[in-house]
Amino acid sequence: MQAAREWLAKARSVAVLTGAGISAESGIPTFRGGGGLWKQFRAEDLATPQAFARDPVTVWEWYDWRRCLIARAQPNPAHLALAELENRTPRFSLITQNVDGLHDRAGSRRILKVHGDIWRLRCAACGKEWDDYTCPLPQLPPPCSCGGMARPGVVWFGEALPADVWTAAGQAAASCEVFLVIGTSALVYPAAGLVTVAEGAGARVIEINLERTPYSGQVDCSLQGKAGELLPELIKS
Ligand code: BV8
Ligand code: ZN
Repeated sequence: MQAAREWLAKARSVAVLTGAGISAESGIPTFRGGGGLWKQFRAEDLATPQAFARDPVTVWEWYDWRRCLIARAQPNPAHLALAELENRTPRFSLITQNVDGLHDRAGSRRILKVHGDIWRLRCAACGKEWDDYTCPLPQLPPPCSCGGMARPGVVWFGEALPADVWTAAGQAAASCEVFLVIGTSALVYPAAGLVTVAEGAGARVIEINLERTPYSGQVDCSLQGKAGELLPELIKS
């Protein structure tokens, strides 16, 4: 931990990749951890365009349930530590796979949401996008003013990541001195591939995760434990 602390204290350019694990201590269930995500469904079954086409109401019940859970949740010390780190790092990018918006509420500013945002809705008919923080939603699926049906503004399996955000994420990973990977099982691509991009660019890679991941054996420093406990320790100068 001490070496990692020194790399971070000296770094002028830092990029971070976060996953569901950083929100776990805020009470938001992770995708693959124990307790699953929702009723008898797996994320891979619901977070797809096919599931939405087949059964938009069930998909929306899942998202509405998650929105209401997130609305009651608070950012935890891990989210707050990243906002603090951003304030003292000249070049900083926070790449998140999470759609919960807790990094925004923690005060982070340079956030690259590579899997979208659960608080944004997009009309499946006319493509109009808007923020909607209502929970619970009065009508599922929420209607668009054009009469079409809105979908969650997130990236589902089989869908491309938002091109401009993804390009910025790749540039951040390729130009940082230190790359932090926090609370992700590193199973979902192309986001997980950013670790290899950072390594290829010569960055020091530090992983914080509750359990080992496919990258644990190849990063410069793998810290096993809770992000809410380890991250505040790591950024202590
Ligand atoms: C794409 C948004 C191509 C929605 C998500 C076979 C068939 C079909 C597709 C594929 C396939 N093989 C590969 C693919 C590609 C696929 C993929 O990677 N699949 C995986 C499952 C193998 N990827 C895609 O489909 C991507 N798109 O490839 O498009 C394309 C290109 C051009 C044109 C058209 C198409 C899109 C992927 C995005 C999917 N959307 N979410 C929503 O949130 O509802 S993915 C979902 O998984 C979330 O975003 C989540 O963030 C992400 C990754 O999960 P994690 O965040 O890592 O969460 P997880 O629960 O897994 O892990 C949590 C970790 O935290 C654990 O390790 C745990 O130990 C740890 N932890 C727990 N508590 C703590 C903790 N750590 C620290 N502290 C704690 N307290
Ligand atoms: Zn519309």
